[in-house]
Amino acid sequence: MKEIKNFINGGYVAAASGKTFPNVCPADGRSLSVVHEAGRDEVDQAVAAARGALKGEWGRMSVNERVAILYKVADGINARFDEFLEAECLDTGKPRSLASHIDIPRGAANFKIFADTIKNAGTETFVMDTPDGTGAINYALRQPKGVIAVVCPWNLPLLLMTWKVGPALACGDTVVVKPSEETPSTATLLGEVMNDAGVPAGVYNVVNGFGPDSAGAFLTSHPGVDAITFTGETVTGEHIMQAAAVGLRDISLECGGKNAAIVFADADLDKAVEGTLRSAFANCGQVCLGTERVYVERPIFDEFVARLKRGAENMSLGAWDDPATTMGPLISEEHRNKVLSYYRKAEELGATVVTGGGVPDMPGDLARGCWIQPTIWTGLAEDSVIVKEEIFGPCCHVAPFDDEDEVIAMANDTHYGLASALWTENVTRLHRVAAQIDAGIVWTNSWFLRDLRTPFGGMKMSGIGREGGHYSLEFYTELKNVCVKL
Ligand code: NAD
Ligand code: 6OD
Repeated sequence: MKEIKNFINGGYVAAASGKTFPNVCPADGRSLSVVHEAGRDEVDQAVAAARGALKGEWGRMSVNERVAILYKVADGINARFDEFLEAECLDTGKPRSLASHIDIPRGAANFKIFADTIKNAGTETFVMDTPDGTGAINYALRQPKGVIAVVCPWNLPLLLMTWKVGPALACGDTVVVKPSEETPSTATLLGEVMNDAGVPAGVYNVVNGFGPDSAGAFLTSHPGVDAITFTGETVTGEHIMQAAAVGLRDISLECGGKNAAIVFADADLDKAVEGTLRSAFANCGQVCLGTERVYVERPIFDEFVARLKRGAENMSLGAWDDPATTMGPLISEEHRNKVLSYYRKAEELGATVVTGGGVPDMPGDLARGCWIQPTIWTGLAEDSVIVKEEIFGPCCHVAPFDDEDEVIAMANDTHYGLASALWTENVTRLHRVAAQIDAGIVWTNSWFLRDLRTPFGGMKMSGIGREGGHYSLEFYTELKNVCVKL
């Protein structure tokens, strides 16, 4: 059986405790590997390696040297594209068509974009008058923040991890990554690429394990960590924020969502249906930016629901490497039980199940996987748990609305504030409504169209801080003002 070890100080390290856990493919339940669970010892070693690397060759490198290395990391991922692709697809069950267009290319692009960002980043200067008339100049120096703990989820493992590691390394920090226990493979493989690209030992470290009483908690409470960047559930974000409070460490939190799509009667219906199908069902509904609430203007409600139903029923569930597959499984049996509990609850609450609502029959080995039907409901009250809580599965509730103010209020009636999608051909309305939606990103006539220079993050319970472009530099560096009296 393949073993996945921790990656510490440029080498692969077994768990001293001998503790391992299985890595299982959610598509068919097969064992992929055994993973060495990092205990306090391995987390200590990883943090010490990261701290040591700050003082070594890495800390002395010029920005141009770091940028050249980060380009090599990106090229290294692309050179081993198929290995990363297979590892990601087996860990998650997601289709090749998705991972080859999104996960792996973005995993590589995240290194280049932040290399370019740091290379082109300037800082402020202020010339000031002084009472003696000689004046002074203030200029800011952007310096690495230190050792960054990077705690990641399982839904887009390489993409979301490199979205943090890319800017951290560009800024001259060192990292200790804690991948999700469900998806350890690509973070581990990246260690080889880092070594081949010439990233000095200790700059990139990976500790595997779980959250509480395991690698996640050991890492985020470690006094040698200077800042924590986290993507995952809001409740985990709250725990991490508490851990970060000790020692006043900085945090970046990208958490859950309950995102609304709004479809106005003047929308291009083909685009709106296609976009909503993607936003509700891509990655089997396991995208934090995905749509779980759809509001459709009443004149087109019935037609929209009928077309969404047809689209959902045309999704092809299957093996990751089958070119016909458009939807994979959920990540685990535990997560399927959670999503199915919402499916049952929706029926108990009297929802109309437009399509789906259960577990599909899958052929052969796939019958052992965590499959679930794409599901559409109508008819629930806006205050029902189905409309209020993040489910993180391939499902959405569709409700009609009658006017703009009403739908803005409905869309904003949530504790979350991550993303939204508006569908209208009326440009004036599009700007007017976008400005009033409480979300960190509002897509109009599109979904998951990403320019990596733009601010990314959530309002309310969806997170704290923004990442992307120079916003990432704000988190991954310390600004120091130097005041020069002339
Ligand atoms: P999760 O919060 O369960 O786990 C995320 C990571 O945190 C894992 O590595 C886990 O081991 C670790 N962890 C758990 N408890 C911890 C603790 N007490 N201390 C330290 N580490 C701990 O999230 P998940 O189930 O992996 O991912 C799904 C969630 O992530 C959804 O809520 C989704 O909306 C959210 N998400 C948000 C974004 C975003 O950009 N806002 C992106 C992707 C996913
Ligand atoms: O595209 C990104 O940069 C990003 N952070 C996407 C998050 C997706 C959530 O599942």
